Amino acid sequence: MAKLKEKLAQKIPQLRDEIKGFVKEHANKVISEVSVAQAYGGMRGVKALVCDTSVVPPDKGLIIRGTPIGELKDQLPEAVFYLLVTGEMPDNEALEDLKMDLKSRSKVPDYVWKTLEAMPKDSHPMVMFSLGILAMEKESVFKKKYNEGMKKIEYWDSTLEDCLNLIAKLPTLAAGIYRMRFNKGPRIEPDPNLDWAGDYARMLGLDDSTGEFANLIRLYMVLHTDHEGGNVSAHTCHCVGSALSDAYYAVSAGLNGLAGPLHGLANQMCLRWAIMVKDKFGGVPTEDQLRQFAWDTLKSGQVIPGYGHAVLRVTDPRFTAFHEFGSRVCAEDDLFQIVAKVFKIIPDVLREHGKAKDPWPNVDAASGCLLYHFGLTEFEYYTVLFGVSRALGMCSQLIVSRALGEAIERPKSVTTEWMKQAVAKG
Ligand code: HAX
Repeated sequence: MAKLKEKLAQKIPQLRDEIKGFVKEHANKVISEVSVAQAYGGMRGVKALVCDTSVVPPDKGLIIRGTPIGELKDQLPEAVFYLLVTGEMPDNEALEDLKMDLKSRSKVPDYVWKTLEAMPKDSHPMVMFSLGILAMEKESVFKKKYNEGMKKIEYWDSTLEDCLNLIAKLPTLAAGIYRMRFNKGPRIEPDPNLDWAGDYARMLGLDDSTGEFANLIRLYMVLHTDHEGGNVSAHTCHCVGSALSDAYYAVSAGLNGLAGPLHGLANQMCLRWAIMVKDKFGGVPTEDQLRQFAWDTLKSGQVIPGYGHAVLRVTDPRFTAFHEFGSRVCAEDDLFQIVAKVFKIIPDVLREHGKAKDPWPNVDAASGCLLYHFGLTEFEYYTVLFGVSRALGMCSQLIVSRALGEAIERPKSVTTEWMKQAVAKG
C-alpha cells in the first residue's frame, strides 16, 4: 500500500471516533449566531463550517495544519499535499513514494484533448481546464465503487484514488491547455524524473535557463493550495462533494467559482491593472502619479485588484513570499517595481477611501508580474495556475470530509418576508 494511504488508514478510524464522540458530547453548544447583515452579506464571519486542513487568522494569514505558510514556502507541493491530508509532513520515503505515485498516474486520456480541441478557439482557459476535468469524470473510482455498493467507511479510499488520479494529471492537462490555447506548438509530454511542479513548469515550454521559473511555479503551487473552508472555491467543492458527487464533479465546480473576478481571476485583473499603469506612464510612475491613477480607478467605481480580503486584516504572507522572490530574482523588472510601488501607496489610498475593511495586498497582487517576467504573458491563463494548486487543497478537504462521513450540506434559507417578521418580533 502506498505510504500516504497507509498513513490515512492508520489515522482515520481514530479521527472518526474522536469527532463522533465530540459531536455527541457537545451537540447543543452554540458556536455562532447570524445577524441580518451576515445573512445578506455573504455569510461573512458565520462559523458554520468545519475545515481541519488550514486556518486563516485575520491577523496572521494562512496556517496549514499548524504551520504558517511562510515556513512552507521552500517545500514541494507534494509535501504540502501530504501535510494537508494527514496533518503531518512526509518523511523522505513517504515523499518519494507520493512523487512516484503521482508520476505513474500523469497521462491525460486522449478523449480529453479531443474534447478541448473541439472548443471555440477563444474559450477562456479556465473553461477548458474545468471542462477537461469534468470530461474525465467517467474515470471515477468512487463512482464505480459506490455503484457496486461500497460501505460508507470506505468512501475515503476511493476518493483518495480519484484525487491522486486527478492531481497527477493536472500539470499535464493545464500545460497542454496553455500550449493549445495560445498556439505554442505541440504538447510536451511529462518527464517521469521531475517533481510535480517542476515538470509543470517544463511542460509549459518557456525558456528557463536559470531554473528560476520552475522555482516560481513550485512556490506558486505551494502558496495557493488551501485557504480554509469558506472561500468560494473550497466551499463550492465541499458543497458539491457533500452530495457524494465524485472528485471530478466537485473540483470542477470549485474551479468555476475560482474563475470569478472577486476570487481567483483577480490575479489576471491585477496584472492588467499594472500593465495599464506602465502603458499610461511609459514605465514606472512616480508615487504621485500612481496615487492619482488609483483614485481614478476607485472613482470610476472599480476595485483595486489584489487588495482587500474577506478574512485577512494584514498583508497576506503569500504576497510577502512572492514579493521576496521578486526582490531576489527580478528586482529591476518594471512591472515588479510597479507592483512594489503599489504596495507602498495603495494601503493608504484604500484607508482614505474608507470602504475596504482590509487595505492590504492579498495573494494575487504580486504573482502576475513574476509570471510575466518569465515570459508567461498570457494573463488569461493565470487563474489556471491558481486552480492547479487550489485543487490540492480542495482534494485534501474532500478526502477528509469522506473520511469523517460528513453530511450533505443543506442550510436553511429564509425569505425577506420571514426576515422582516423575525426583526419585528424583536
Ligand atoms: N478596492 C476598492 N474597494 C474595495 C476593495 C478594493 N480592493 N476591497 C473592498 N472594497 C470595497 C468593497 O467593494 C465594498 O464596497 P461596497 O460596500 O460598495 O460593496 C467595501 O469595500 C467593503 O468590502 P470588504 O468587506 O472590505 O470586502 P469583502 O469581504 O466584501 O470582499 C474582496 C473581499 C476580496 C472581494 C474585496 O476586497 C475585493 O473586491 N478586492 C479586490 C479583488 C481581489 O483582489 N480579489 C482577490 C481576493 C483574494 C482571493 O480570493 N483570491 O482568489
